[in-house]
Amino acid sequence: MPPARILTATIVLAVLLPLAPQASGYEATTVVDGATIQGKVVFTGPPPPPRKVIPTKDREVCGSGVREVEQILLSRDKAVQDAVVFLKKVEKGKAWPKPAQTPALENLKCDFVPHVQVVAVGSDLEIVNSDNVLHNTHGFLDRVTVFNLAMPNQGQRIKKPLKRPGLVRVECDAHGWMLGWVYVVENPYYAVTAKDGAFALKDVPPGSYTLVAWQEYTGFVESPVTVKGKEVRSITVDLKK
Ligand SMILES: [Cu+2]
Repeated sequence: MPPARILTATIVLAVLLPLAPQASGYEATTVVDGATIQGKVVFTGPPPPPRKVIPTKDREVCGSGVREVEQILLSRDKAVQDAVVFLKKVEKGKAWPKPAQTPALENLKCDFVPHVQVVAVGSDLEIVNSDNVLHNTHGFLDRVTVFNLAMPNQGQRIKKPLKRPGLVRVECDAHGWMLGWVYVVENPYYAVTAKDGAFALKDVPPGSYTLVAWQEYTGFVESPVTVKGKEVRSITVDLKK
């Protein structure tokens, strides 16, 4: 190839590459004899004291009293609500579920709703301001800004793509106490625990995996798990620090 041609080809590639969709590396396929990894997330350590929050501004919307924000949601039998559970580095498996609507993160009464959610890599997150005050919704992935949105208007909605996997910590630059979490997953084997701490990951191809559980107070806990075809495996994950 003459040098001019090579140069042209290089320029075309350089222009096209940033437009290519972000490959997650995950391949959806038909799962034969899929297994189920299910169980419960618990925390058997001493529960941490709630975080005390006193709104210092916009009190007519944010409230004026002291707020007690639990750092971990525990039932009487130590079950953990709102823990994120997922399988790490799965290359192929079941198809992604079709979301009924774009996942949303709402600024509501100076809190993030939901407090914790899981979103597929490459999908949009719609950030919503339901309050009649300015929120500045700021998401960080490993301290790097993923989105940073000044939202002065009630009813405002902005969609932002989540291009990279991992844990996104969401803060509000206008209200220092606001805190939310979005875990961006690379495969559809994930769950957020309900009040009873239960989770179930279905249609898992037979094989060996690392099951990861995350909760904002405890951080990450990894458990190795191997499943055979059609096996139903039950695991209790203790997040105790
Ligand atoms: Cu705010």
